[in-house]
Amino acid sequence: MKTLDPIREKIKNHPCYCEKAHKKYARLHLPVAPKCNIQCNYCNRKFDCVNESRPGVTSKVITPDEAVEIFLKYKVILKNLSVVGIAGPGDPMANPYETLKTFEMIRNIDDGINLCLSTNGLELSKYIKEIKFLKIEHITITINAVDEKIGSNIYKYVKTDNRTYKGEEGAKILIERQIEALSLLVNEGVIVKVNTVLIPGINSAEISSIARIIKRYGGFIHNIIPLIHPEDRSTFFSRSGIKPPSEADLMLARVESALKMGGTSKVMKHCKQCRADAVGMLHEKTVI
Ligand code: CLF
Ligand code: SF4
Repeated sequence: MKTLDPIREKIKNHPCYCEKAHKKYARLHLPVAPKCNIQCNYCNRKFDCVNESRPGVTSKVITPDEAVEIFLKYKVILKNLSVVGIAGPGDPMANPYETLKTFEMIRNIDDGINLCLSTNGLELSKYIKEIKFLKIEHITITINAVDEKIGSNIYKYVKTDNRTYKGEEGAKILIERQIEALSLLVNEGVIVKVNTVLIPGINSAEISSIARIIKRYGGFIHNIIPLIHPEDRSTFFSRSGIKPPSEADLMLARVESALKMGGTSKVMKHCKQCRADAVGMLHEKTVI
């Protein structure tokens, strides 16, 4: 029997990491993580984390125990369920107890399910041991800039270790932590996806540099998602007159990334910017 290489083996039934798999497999998002530790200028905190979602919709927050009940329900209903993810509605690692407890209970029930995490990366390096132990093998880090000057236009503040950092100082800490986590996780065999929110005039010229860093540290795939304003225009960027990218802007950014990442297969194109409580196949709009 033909065996796949270890990475292909790990992504073959993950609907986000493998384009073919998204037509076959379902994911379940468990919204156990309400708090966040940074403030992105495209987020107003009323909605799900925009890094892995679309604004204008909210997710209710559930406890780890409720999350396990929901998992057990969908494990029966969805025969093609292959991934359980935590992606908000805030940042999973700003809620480490709820996130890790949920994954621990699910791992004890199901040793084979893919556990998946999407985070801004600020606190990720602190939990490498737990990630390894729980066999969380798919992690997304949202990296919107690798230059702190550009980052300072995207992040209003960064809170860590009981302090709040602003401007370039805050962005520098976040970027360093993101790259550190990317490198540590890849060394541990975790498949790391990097999301970038494309913000015209703010980070459009930064896409190649981000892709170069992803490639250098062994990230698996780059997912460039468009900035979307919430309908109530309540974010800093929506009030500042920054427009979402056009289809052409998005295509150009993806080409620039592909040139650095080593091909178009290394740039995700089928992301649906789904909610933190989404369930089912990626194209479905069902929530838990
Ligand atoms: Fe969920 Fe994200 Fe895991 Fe996928 S979503 S935590 S990696 S299982 Fe997928 Fe949804 Fe796009 Fe995310 S389509 S928003 S990339
Ligand atoms: Fe909002 Fe997510 Fe940014 Fe936190 S990381 S401020 S929840 S978009």
